[in-house]
Amino acid sequence: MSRILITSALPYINGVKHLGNLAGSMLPADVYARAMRLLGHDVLYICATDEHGTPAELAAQGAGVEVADYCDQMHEAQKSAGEDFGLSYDYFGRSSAPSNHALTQDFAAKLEAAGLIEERVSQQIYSNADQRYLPDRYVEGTCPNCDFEGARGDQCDSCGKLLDPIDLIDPYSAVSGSKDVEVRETRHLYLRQSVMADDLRKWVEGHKSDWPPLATSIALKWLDEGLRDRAITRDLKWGIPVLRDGFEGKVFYVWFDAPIAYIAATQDWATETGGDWASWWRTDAGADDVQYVQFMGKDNVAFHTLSFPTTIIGTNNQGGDQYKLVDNLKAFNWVTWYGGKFSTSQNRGVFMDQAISIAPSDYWRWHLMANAPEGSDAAFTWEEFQSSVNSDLANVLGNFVNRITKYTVGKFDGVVPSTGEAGEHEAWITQELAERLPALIGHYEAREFRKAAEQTRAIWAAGNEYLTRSAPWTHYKTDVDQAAIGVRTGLNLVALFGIIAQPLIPDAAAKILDAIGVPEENRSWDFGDVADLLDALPHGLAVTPPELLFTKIEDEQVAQWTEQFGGETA
Ligand code: B3M
Ligand code: ZN
Repeated sequence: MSRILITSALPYINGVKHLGNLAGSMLPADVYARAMRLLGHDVLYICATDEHGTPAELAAQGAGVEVADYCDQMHEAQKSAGEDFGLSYDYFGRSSAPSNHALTQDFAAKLEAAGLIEERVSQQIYSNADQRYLPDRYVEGTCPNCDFEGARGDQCDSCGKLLDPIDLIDPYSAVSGSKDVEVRETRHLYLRQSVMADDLRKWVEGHKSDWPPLATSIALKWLDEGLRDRAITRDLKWGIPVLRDGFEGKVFYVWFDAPIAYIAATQDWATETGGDWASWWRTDAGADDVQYVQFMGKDNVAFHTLSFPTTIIGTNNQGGDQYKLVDNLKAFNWVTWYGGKFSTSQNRGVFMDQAISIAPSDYWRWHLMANAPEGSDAAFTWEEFQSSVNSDLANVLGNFVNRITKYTVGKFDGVVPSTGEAGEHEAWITQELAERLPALIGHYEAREFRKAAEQTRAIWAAGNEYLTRSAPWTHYKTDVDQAAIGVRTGLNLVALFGIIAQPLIPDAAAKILDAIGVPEENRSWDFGDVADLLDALPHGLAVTPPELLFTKIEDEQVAQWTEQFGGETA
């Protein structure tokens, strides 16, 4: 048994997330957490809302409410969207919590003592019309890299390049639209990432064999380009105050405090549950044996492989509390909407709260993980969603379960039959499972979600093949014992299919396992001898066909959703 600490990138507070955000961080983290729990590991899965920064202020302003109130509301909305999707966080915290204020200020003090923070005069855009500085997204203009006209001060949405607001051509205020802006000097704290570049490179290169290439290549690209020191404070009111003379009215940059919130949220979990947060995070307090795994989209990789590790390593070098660095970092490409971007304003794409009103969470979970954007971007289409649900879930899994449980009720008094001996067909499926179950576990341990879904489906398909071969219905009249062994094996396969389905489709899996009377304590992934698995249900145990497991998606629904949420147009 290992201890596994899991975090997924903290969803930003400015709205319920779309399916692409879900598929690239929270959902795979949840699936992984569930699989590891089933394997008997001690798992702690932490997430939180990321609540600071200019997008929060701008969204609150757009909604006409105070930013603190806005964050309260949106935290609740995101929390309940997560619950609707079955995201099994051990704790879902907030980066604006008092714990994160204290911890962020503590890290800053230690980095300062380590000589890794430097006060510099920098140039910022000041808006005369708004009478304020315009950090990050408060300023927009033309991207100096690709000429896109709607680039934001912190990043160009068109070419993806990270920007400094003063790089923008023809800048204007995102608050008022005013072009009456000028460059002024203001003081900020800089994190001296550049002096850590060699340490970081060594650390990243040491993970070339166990992180996905996507993660190491992004980190190394930044290092090759020469790591720049980054300002970690902003001229804003909303955020974590900087405790320093002359810094009144300034706060820490959102990307400085957000990853620290992984730790602070764990502290809040500990306060709430009586747990020991330090034993998960501090190697000087028992976290040596913890395996820490992060999940994130590719745009978050640089912050998790360079700036946050600078915070950690720099603090650790001071010799006090020793915090863990990430051990495994799983990065994802994008889920696209028919090859293009999700967009609220253009009504393109589905957001978590809408998705759940369209179809049960299992349908989305299955489709998004079977098509996880692992090797490259993955385009969502309604047609493929329909086919995942209809063919994988309804045909391959759902039909199997219905057919065999109904047959049991019809011909074997609704109980697991006790007669009949295993023969060649049972030997065949035993052999299949002996190969496939370890492979499935291996895919989960390697965090290969497409392969895990593919193997799950292959196991279900092998069950169908078994029924075709053993064909209890054709033996029933002539050799009831021969039919009985087919039914008994089939029922045990139903139980096994439910057991292996739990990480991906937890609701349907629970329905199946309840129907077949598998007690909670027998649902873990302690597979043992495969032959025993096929005769695990007590003979005579009553089974009930589950209520309808999956409803097929009709072409008319696809047409209607395409109309409502967009489809082929990009
Ligand atoms: N909030 C993800 C984003 O909104 C960002 C992740 C923070 S993880 C510490 O782009
Ligand atoms: Zn650009």
